[in-house]
Formats: sequence, structure tokens, C-alpha cells
Amino acid sequence: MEPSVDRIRNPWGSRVPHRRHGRWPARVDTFLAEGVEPSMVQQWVQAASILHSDGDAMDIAVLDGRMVGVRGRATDRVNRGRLGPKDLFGWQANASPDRLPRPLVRENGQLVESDWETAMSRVVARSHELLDERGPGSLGFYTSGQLFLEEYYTLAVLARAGIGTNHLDGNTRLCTSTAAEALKESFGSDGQPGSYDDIDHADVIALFGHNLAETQPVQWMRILDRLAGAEPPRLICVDPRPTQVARKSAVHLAPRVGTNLALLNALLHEIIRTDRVDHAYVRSNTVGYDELAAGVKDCTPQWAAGICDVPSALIGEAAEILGTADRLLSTVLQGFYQSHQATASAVQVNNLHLIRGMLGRPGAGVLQMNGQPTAQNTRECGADGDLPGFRNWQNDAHVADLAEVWNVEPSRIPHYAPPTHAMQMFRYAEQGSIRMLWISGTNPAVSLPELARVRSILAQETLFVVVQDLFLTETARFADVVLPAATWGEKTGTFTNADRTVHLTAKAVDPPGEARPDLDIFLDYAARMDFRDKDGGPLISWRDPESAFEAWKRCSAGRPCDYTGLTYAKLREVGGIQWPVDGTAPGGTERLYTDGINWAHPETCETYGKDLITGAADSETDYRAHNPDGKAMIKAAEYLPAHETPDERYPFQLTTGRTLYHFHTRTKTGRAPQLNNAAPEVWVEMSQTDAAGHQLHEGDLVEVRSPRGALRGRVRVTGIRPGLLFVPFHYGYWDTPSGSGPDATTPGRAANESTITDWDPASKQPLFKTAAASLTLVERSGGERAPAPTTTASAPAGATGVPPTVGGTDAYASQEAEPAGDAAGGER
Ligand SMILES: Nc1nc2c(c(=O)[nH]1)N[C@H]1C(S)=C(S)[C@@H](COP(=O)(O)OP(=O)(O)OC[C@H]3O[C@@H](n4cnc5c(=O)[nH]c(N)nc54)[C@H](O)[C@@H]3O)O[C@H]1N2
Ligand SMILES: Nc1nc2c(c(=O)[nH]1)N[C@H]1C(S)=C(S)[C@@H](COP(=O)(O)OP(=O)(O)OC[C@H]3O[C@@H](n4cnc5c(=O)[nH]c(N)nc54)[C@H](O)[C@@H]3O)O[C@H]1N2
Ligand SMILES: [Mo]
Repeated sequence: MEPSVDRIRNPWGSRVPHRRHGRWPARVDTFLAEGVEPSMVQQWVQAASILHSDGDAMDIAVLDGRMVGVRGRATDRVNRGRLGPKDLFGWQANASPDRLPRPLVRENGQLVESDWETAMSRVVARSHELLDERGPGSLGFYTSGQLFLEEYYTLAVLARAGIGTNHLDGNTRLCTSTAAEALKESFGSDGQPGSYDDIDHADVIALFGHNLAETQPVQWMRILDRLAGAEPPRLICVDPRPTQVARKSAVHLAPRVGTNLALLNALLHEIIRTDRVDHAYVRSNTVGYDELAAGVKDCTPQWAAGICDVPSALIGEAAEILGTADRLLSTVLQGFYQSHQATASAVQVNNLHLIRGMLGRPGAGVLQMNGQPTAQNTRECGADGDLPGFRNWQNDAHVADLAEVWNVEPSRIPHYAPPTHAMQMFRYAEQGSIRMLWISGTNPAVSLPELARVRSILAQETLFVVVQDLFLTETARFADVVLPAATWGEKTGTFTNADRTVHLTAKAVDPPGEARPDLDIFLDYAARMDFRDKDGGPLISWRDPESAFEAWKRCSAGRPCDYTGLTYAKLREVGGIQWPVDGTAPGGTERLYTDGINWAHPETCETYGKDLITGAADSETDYRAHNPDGKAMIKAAEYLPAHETPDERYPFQLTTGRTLYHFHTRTKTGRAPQLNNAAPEVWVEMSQTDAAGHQLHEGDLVEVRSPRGALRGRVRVTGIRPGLLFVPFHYGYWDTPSGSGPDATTPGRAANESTITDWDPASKQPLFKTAAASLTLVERSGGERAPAPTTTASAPAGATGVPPTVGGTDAYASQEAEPAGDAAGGER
């Protein structure tokens, strides 16, 4: 193995062959700043990455109080020492000179630098004023999937029991609310069934709307290592673009966007028709099989082929592989979650596993994936539209139990209606019933759909906006008060990745200026508001991360996400541990549902379920009648066409998503030179057929317009399916001259100028993946290329002369594999 590689040019590093059922060999990746040798590092501080949902474990190198690099942790279960490009280079953004050192407040229309006393007093004064005049429903909190568990839990307690508002949600609404909802609909409760270790054992791995190679590169390395080893798995990819996943797949299905449900119904039809059903598993563990069989009876591959525009023979081939798999692992992500009928489609993947009995065994599992690093904690702590500990807001016993943990009357905790979802909160703000919106760790002026509308909501006089961030983001520019936060590497806390692995990530260096950890900011607010429990004691009695963690443990006791067996000391010693961790599973729990379905009983379930088509909530009585014994629920759903389809004015389908080198609105990756240079500007992907039909070429500047708005970018001609355009959503305005959005001199460049205000009826997740758009030429290339990577799904099709994406000398990272003898190690 080469001792070091350019990790922009070769994002996944070198292969260490990994045979089936073997232990994944370690490979330790290290990147140190120029001029820093390993021997110079004074301290290595234990951490885990928050630039995707894997929680890659690493140590931060510290020299003279500064971060100078990172090194993967060889012993950790998640990454075995490997780091992806964002893990290796993203930390440099922490030291960016434009970090916010002090609070800002609005004076005469301008944001001016201030101090904590002034800023917090304004927030507290406005809170009291609104509580007195308009009640708790006039305050809303919109948080993140990127803070720590301790911070979400504190926020959930102060919002739900302190203020008493129902308006608390995370940007997890845009991200993993469908993952959560699909798990609730099938298993009665949130909680990831599978484990990343299933990659080591599966013979078939199916990725549904999931570009794992770019969005969770370390788990993709694990699959690449298996493909290089003995008994490699076969991959199935469902994605309209030629992702790296698609390129390595045995079958690549590239459906018309918005038709996932038709495709899944046809796959289920074939598996039932050929009787690849585990009837014994279905009988003992599920309800609803007959409805599914009846529901997909007419969904033949020929029928789906017409809707999805995929050859029926290919659907048959995929069904054959899925139907004969010995250990099937499936993953689902935004290609499903951000489409219409999102929950309905994701649930069909659960159904596939239920009818094939593919759960709870090594290699047989479902990963309804998370995207954001700490989204799992937003959900379990109740900082999204759920109650803490996956408690059921419709179950009075659950609310009473929570009230006891918090020592408040149950009536203090709003549960008259489902917790308000983010899209509804913005609607309330638009209509004027929410008058204060506190936004922490998210950048909605770039990430929400239909940005012109979002900007007009945030700009309203009557709305008091608090923004808690590291930078003066597009959103912060609309704030009345900006609170400067410390971030990863500058504060201590825990978080949980997509396969339930909890990591501790510790403070390595001081934050810039007077920036404070989010936990301290929330605790300060709670203290100033003087929230009390029912005996007059302080509602929130913890003071620091570890005591907040201990408080959360009490709240999680006896729930599916039980943390009672974890301590900071144990996390320091062992590294990543999967919840639940309790008296019966002190070392953590690799897989859920190894021994039947445990959380779907009417007394314990997190929800009584919803109609997948309309989103209408089922009642407790319905649930008890349908599922009295708490089994897994097989739910059928009928395919319906997308709401917005191409027409003469808007002849293309438009989808949006990610690229390997950038994270979201780029506040971190846009400030790391290696990552920024790999994809510095927005672009527009289109197929060779469409390019030829419209006489467009690589590098031509085009305008993409939808009924909501327009953006401009250069064309990259790729192997994407004809009729479809793809635009990465990472590019906001912080680094442009106007700074705050399109105007006379700055044309639109954010994908969300074009996307639609619409959401899945069950999960309320907005639709970022299906819209209709027109395309017009603005200016011929004149030798310019699209600023898109060549290493990814954006690779140019055909011979184009586009130079390959490279990082150069600044992007070399070392990689060191464990000696072959160790790696060959025992069976697991
Ligand atoms: N590099 C990088 N990694 C990240 C992030 C990041 O910003 N950058 N963000 C993290 C977060 S928060 C998330 S949520 C995840 C998201 O991770 P992914 O879901 O893997 O990423 P996306 O690019 O949003 O969408 C995945 C794929 O969906 C396909 N797709 C679009 N429409 C459809 C459709 O109708 N059907 C199907 N089957 N597929 C469709 C797209 O072509 C795209 O390749 O990534 C996480 N990891
Ligand atoms: N068109 C389109 N839109 C999308 C998507 C898509 O695929 N297509 N994907 C959606 C998805 S899945 C997601 S997850 C969202 C992501 O959308 P956002 O959450 O809005 O994106 P980020 O850029 O991650 O914003 C996080 C903010 O938190 C700040 N921050 C980072 N660390 C900390 C911290 O420790 N404390 C505080 N207080 N702030 C911190 C960052 O500087 C940044 O401004 O975008 C959604 N929007
Ligand atoms: Mo996400």
C-alpha cells in the first residue's frame, strides 16, 4: 500500500481486501497541516466526525493550543481508522478568520457587535413579552442535526416544559424524518434495526436512493474492501445518476424520479409471485401480509417499467437477486426520503425485509439511514417533532412518565396535538402566530425549499429571529440577535450515528473570542428565564456536558434508546458503543429485533401510526385492533404520480443533492481549501441525449428555472438519465459580493431557489428531489469547464477533455494498514 495518497484525487484511499465474515482490517488515515510532523504533536484528543452520519472516530492533533490535524482511530467499530476527505480536511474551517467572536444585535436595521449580557437580555426580554402577550405558542425553536445529545436534551426540556411550546423541530425534518417515520410505521418505534457490521456479512447489498460512495465514504470503503476480498457481495443500486455505487452494481435501476414506490411494488410483486417469502417469519412476527400481497398483485415489472422508465427485465433481475439473497442488507436515503410518497416507499423496503425474514441476523438488516451526524439524538432527545425517549405523545402514560422525570405536571408538556413540524413552523411564522424563532445550527436561508419565500418570512418586521451559529451565514443576516457558538473540537459532548453507535467527542482547543458551546447558551437562557419544576426547584439542574448526559440517561431508562449503561468514562475507554446499553446489554446492542419485535406493543409503541397516502393519524383503538400483540406491521401503499411533472414550459425533471467534497451549505467545507477547490461553484448535470438535443456542451452557462425561481450554473454532461437535471444544493451566498441572495448583480445559484414548498404526508419531509424546470443557454463556455468533480457521479460522459479532479501536494494523507497477519484474524 502506498504510504500516502492524494485524497481529493483518490477519495477512498487504497484497498485492504476484506473477506466475507472476516473482521474488517484496520487502515489508519492521518492528515497533518503543512510543516507538522507526528513527533511535534503535543496532544491527541479523542473525537468523532460530524460531517455525515457515520461518526468516524478520530483523534485531533493539538500543537500550542491549535488544531493541526486528525488521525483515524484504528480500534473503533465504525471506521477502523479510516477517514473520508471531509474528515481529513474539514477541521481547518474551525480556525477560519471570519468565525464570529462576539454576539451581534440589530441596531437601526444593522447588525452590530455586542456582548453576551446585551444579547441574552434582548432574547429573554422578548421571550417574556411574548409569553405575557401571546402565550407559549408564539415562540418556536428550529434546531439541528449537528449539535450534541446534551444540547438537544437541554433544549427539549426548556422548550417543552420551560416555555411550554409545541413548536420545536430540527432540520432533521429535511433529513431523516422519513427514516424515523418509516421505522415507526413498520416497527412501532424509531430505532435502527441494522448495524454497519452487516456489510461484513451480507451477500447482497441494496442501496435505495443512496449515494453512499459520496455521502458516507468510509462505509463505501468497507464495501470496496469487500468487493476486493473473497466472496464479494452483489450490489443493487436504485438511483437515476451514474454514481460510483451504480458503477459497481450488479444491477443499476435508474428510475424516473418520483417513481420509487412503483418500482418497489413491482419488486415485492415478483418476490411474492416467485414465493421467495419466509412464511414462518411472516406468521410469527408480522401483521398485514395479506393486504400487501393483494396490494401488489397487479404491480408487474411490465407495469412498473412504463411508470419508472426502467426495462422490465432489469426489474426482474433485481427481484431475482433480492429474492435469492442469503443475507440481504438494504440502505435507504434521500432519493427515497425527499421524494413524494417518501414514507410509503421507505416502508416497502422494510416490507421486503419482513417478508424475506431478513432481520436481526449478521448481514440481514435494514439501515433506514440518517444523514446528519447527530440527527439520531435530535430524534431521541425530542428536539424534533417527537417526545424524548421515543415516547408516544398520544399515550397519557408516556406523557405522565416524562412529567415525572422532569418533575412537572403532565399538563405542562404540550401534547394536545402532534409536535409542530418545521414546515408548519415556517408557515406559522409567515402568518404571524410565531413571533420569535430561535434557529440553532442550521442555515434555512439556503437549505429550505423555495428560498424567496424563506427570505421573506425571515425578513418580517414582526418576527424576532435569533441565530446561533459559527459564522455570519445567509440566515444570520436576517437575525435580530446572533449568538456565536463554539463547535466540534471546541466543546465536549456525545452523539449517536446512524447505526446507534454513541461516541464521545472532546474539546481539543478553545473557541475563538467569546464564542460559547451551545449547551452553555441554552443553560444560560434557562437560568435567566428561571424555569422551575413543580416543587419550585430549578427545572434544569445540570451544569455541564457530563451532568446533562447523566440527566438524559434517566430520561432514556427503559425506552428503546436506553443509555443507562453508558458513562463518559466507558465511552473514553471503549470508543463507539451501540445503544441500547443497559443492565442486560452492558456492552451495547449490535442489532435490534434479533428475537422478535420488541417495541410495537400498544403500551410501548412510539406512535399509533398513520395512513401512508394521506398522513391521517390512526387512533389507539385502530392500533390495538390491528396489532394487539405488537408485531411488525406490513403496510401496503398504492403508487401515485408526483405532484409536479414536466410540461411544455418546464420540460425537464429537476433533482438536487450532494457532492463528495462538500457538506450542506459549505460553512465548513467551503472554508477548507482542498475541499473548496475540488468543487468551488454550482453546476448543472444533464444527459448526453439532452445536451445533443439542445446543442449544449460542457461548460456552457445555463439558467435552470422552475415556477419558484431560477439559478445559473455551468453544464456538466454526464450519464444521468435523459430528461433529468441535477443541481448540487451546497451553494449559498456567504462568499459572494451581495452576501444575501439573488439581486440585480448576483443571479441565483442556490438549488433551493427552484424547489417546491411541499412535503410527504406522513413524515412531513420536504420534496427536494422532484420538481419540473426549464433550461436556457445564458452564455457559451468559451473554454470554461463545469466546476464539478470528475471522481464522482458528476464524472463527464464521453471524451470531453475535462481535466481530472486532483488535490495536489496539500491533499496528501498518510494511510497505514494493519499487518496482514492481524487482518486475516478470526471469524466474527
Ligand atoms: N459529501 C457529503 N456527505 C454527506 C452530506 C453532504 O452534504 N455531503 N450530508 C449528509 C446528510 S445530512 C445526508 S441527509 C446524507 C444524504 O445522502 P444521500 O441520500 O446519499 O445524498 P443525496 O445526494 O441527497 O441523494 C442521494 C441520491 O438520490 C438520487 N435521487 C434523486 N432523486 C431520486 C429518486 O426519485 N429516486 C431515487 N431512487 N433516487 C433519487 C440522486 O441521484 C442522489 O445520487 O448525506 C450525508 N453525508
Ligand atoms: N435542494 C436541497 N435542499 C436540501 C437537501 C437536498 O438534498 N437538496 N438536503 C436537506 C438535508 S438532508 C439537510 S440535513 C439540510 C442541511 O441544511 P442545514 O442544516 O441548513 O445546512 P448546514 O450547512 O449543515 O447548516 C448548519 C449550520 O450550523 C452551523 N454549525 C456547525 N456546527 C455548529 C455548532 O456546533 N453549533 C452551532 N450553533 N452551529 C453550528 C454551520 O455553520 C451552519 O451554518 O439541507 C436540506 N436541504
Ligand atoms: Mo440530511
